Amino acid sequence: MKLKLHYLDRSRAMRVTWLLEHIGLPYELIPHKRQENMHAPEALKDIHPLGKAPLLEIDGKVITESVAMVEWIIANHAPQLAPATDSPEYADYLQWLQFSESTAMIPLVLKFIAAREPTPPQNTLAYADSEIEKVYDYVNRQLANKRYIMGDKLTGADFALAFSLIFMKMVYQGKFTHIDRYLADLNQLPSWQKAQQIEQQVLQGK
Ligand SMILES: N[C@@H](CCC(=O)N[C@@H](CS)C(=O)NCC(=O)O)C(=O)O
Repeated sequence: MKLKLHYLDRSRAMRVTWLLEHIGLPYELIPHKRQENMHAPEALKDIHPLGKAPLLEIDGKVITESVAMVEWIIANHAPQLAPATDSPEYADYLQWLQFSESTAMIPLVLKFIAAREPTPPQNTLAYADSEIEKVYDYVNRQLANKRYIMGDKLTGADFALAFSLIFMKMVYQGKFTHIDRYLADLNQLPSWQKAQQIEQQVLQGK
């Protein structure tokens, strides 16, 4: 089986490199650089009409959605990173996977876009900030007594959630001590460090 990952700098593609590096599954990385307006390069549209990243080619079949990629990789190559479907934790696990790309991302994208306007719309920014505070205060509390988001064990939910937390820290100044501790712990993992190295290489066009 051949995997090709289309990677864009400063993107959710980091979820997928981190996971692939963590489980040591071979893949080909195709780097793409954002344009000045932060859009993905037009070349990505030749691979998929949405022209967004990440894109994962699985034996030539192209899929979108970073969290779907995390789920597919875990289901097929790393089942130890997901709770059993008949366990009590499974519903929580699914909830965190979905949360990471929906509730957690919506206010961040809103703020990111609004803040880039020549005259930033203050109502929108205030709404985004209050949503971010609510959502990430919730995550922060959830992490208070847990090493990883599901407990002692790293799971697919962490691979989905961590990017959202990194993005949150880029656009919001709030104080979330448990999130900081969680990210500091992830930073100790060789696979996380490798994913950050890949990010820097793509960013610097190496
Ligand atoms: N829900 C999708 C979102 C994909 C997405 O919006 N990707 C962004 C980067 S994180 C992108 O390609 N932006 C550039 C563009 O839309 O031109 C996923 O999780 O993969």
